[in-house]
Amino acid sequence: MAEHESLEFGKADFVLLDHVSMEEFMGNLKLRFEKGRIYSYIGEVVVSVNPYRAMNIYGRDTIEQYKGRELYERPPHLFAIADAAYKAMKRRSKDTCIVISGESGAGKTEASKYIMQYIAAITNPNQRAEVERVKNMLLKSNCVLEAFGNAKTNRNDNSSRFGKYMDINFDFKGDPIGGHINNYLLEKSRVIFQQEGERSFHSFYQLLKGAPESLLRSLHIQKDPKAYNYVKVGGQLKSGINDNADFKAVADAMKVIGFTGDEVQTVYKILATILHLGNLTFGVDGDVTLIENSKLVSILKDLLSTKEENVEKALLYRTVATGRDVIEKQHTVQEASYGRDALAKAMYERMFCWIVGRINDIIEVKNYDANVHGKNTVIGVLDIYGFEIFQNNSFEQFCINYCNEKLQQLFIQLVLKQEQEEYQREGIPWKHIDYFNNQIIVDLVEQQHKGIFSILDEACMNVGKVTDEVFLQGLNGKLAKHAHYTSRKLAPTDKTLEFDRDFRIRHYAGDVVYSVVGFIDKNKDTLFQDFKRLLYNSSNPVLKGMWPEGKLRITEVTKRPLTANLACKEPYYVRCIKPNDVKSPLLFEMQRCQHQVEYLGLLENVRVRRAGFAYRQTYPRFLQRYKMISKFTWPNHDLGSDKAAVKSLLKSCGFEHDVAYGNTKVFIRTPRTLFNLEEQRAEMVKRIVLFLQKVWRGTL
Ligand code: AOV
Ligand code: MG
Repeated sequence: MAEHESLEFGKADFVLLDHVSMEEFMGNLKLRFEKGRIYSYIGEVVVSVNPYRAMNIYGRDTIEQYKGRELYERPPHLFAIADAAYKAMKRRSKDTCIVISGESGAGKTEASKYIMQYIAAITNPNQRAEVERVKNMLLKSNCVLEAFGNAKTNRNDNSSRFGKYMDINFDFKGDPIGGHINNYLLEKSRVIFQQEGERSFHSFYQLLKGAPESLLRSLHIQKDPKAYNYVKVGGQLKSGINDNADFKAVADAMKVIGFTGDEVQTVYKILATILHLGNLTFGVDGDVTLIENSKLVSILKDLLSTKEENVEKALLYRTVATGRDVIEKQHTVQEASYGRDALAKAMYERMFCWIVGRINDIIEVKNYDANVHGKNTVIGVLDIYGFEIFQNNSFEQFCINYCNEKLQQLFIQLVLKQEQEEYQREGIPWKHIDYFNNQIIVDLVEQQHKGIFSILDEACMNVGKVTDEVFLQGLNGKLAKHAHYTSRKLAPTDKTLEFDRDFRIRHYAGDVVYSVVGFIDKNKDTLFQDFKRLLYNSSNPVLKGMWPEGKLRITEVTKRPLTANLACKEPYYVRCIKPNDVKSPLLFEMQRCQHQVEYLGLLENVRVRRAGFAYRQTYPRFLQRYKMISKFTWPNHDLGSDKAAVKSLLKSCGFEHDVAYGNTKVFIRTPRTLFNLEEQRAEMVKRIVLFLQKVWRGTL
């Protein structure tokens, strides 16, 4: 018996459980985890439990075992789903995407990397140099993006602080010819602030720990992270990561990808600028605001390739246009500090987007002519930050959790709702399965006029002084009756709402209390024009190039691209589960895991799948593919309708018990039936080819 059918390791596919109950589901998940079986299926959905230890299941030999096989032929694995997406793309010219979800630390980023490694390993059998180059770039880009976009958090030593959607483009042969990366919502507030126990982005510590003395000297940087305010707020300077070695790996990757020496130097200069900015303090002399440590200004001017007076002016003054005149208004100490922080965050964010843009320039598909080469298809891999509930939740968590709501909605639409609706449409008997539809929460956030984003945008557009409190009043006014929204004002006796500025959203994954403080600022995201001018006027062309004007607001960036990009592709899902909060390879915390299984809707997923069918096809298409295996249908049938023909075909093969006939489509319950049909078809095709060869040779 194949391993995946053996009971010792539990049921490889939750669809095969004897009874579908939470208890059985959890029992099976735990058993498999304890036996080192970290992957399972629900039909075609991969459920993955973070093993928190190195597993010997990603090597070349394992890859070979999955290559070109059908999903059910081997024990559950990420490679199987990667292969399924690849096959769909190659055989049926479908654009596909692999959506990886789960909470922070559940293993999404690791999964996305294994999937990419698999795709790289199984493609380009002819070792075409150009394809090898593209593959190498795609793999190397991960290392660079993680350096600049990941950080140690209390949940995960290597937590992604941005969302990443990567398209890989393939030519008609199925070889990668390029790609494109979309990045969403870098958590730039981390540049200036980290919660207790956390770090800023890896890139800073890599520079401090790994850069050669000469480089540090030229940047006027000393080796000790404790010397820099911005990167020591969290009090956590080390992580499980080797910053020193990573510095070299990233430098090497940037070089391989094609960043020029000047570009890499500019990146280091920006990191150094930010470190210095964090140490800049302001004071007053009479009614004049001034920079206390003025020698830093001279360093900044060098790093930014500009004049000392320009740096000073941008930090201390603000240009205001009044009618026809332009006057320079001096900042207060508070305004100046705010401006300094805003500059640091904006520089980092621009640099990050610029890095992604440069990678895209280099990996983008070039010289592809669909008329000559056939259709260019795509596999997308989505890895975003997981659902987050912290001690203090602010605008960043709000955006992140909203993204997760959107993904859950997409999953519901594609996997649960569509499935049920199709059965109803086709007239197949169907017992309705209840599941929680989170559309109501998505609406709460994004609905026109009444949604939280609308209320926020409206508040931000108000002229005059708008405060977070005014925004909160707006929320309370418009959302008082909403079942998923409440606030301290609306529920004064509620103990979880500790402060006046708190509001709470009942997310699909749980309740989250947000503090409204900072929402207005972060959404407005204003950077004084003076800073933009400062950087645009730098004589360093790389730096200047990061500041072309015109800028999207943060809410627009979130709303726009995600779902539209995914909804047009055939989706494959990986649902990641975090077994415990202490990164232990042994501990399966029942409550913790059950909560995730609940909010990921996995049990409903099993129910829908069990009630459902693995494969479906319209009658004409089905006949086209399989008509040669039955004498009733080959070469043509005279049964009146294609439906009747399919019926007699399946009956003659003995599959009557495993199928259902819809209005326009035939439904097959188990994959095994399909494999069997495929085998018979392959056999017939072989015979027909032999027959034709004989005819041609005249030996018949
Ligand atoms: P995440 O992407 O889901 O969190 P990661 O993929 O970064 O989580 O995984 C967190 C850590 O768990 C990794 O750094 C590994 O130590 C370990 N891990 C995950 N998957 C595996 C695996 N297959 N084998 C061995 N170890 C693994 V976040 O980005 O925080 O939402 O924002
Ligand atoms: Mg991640």
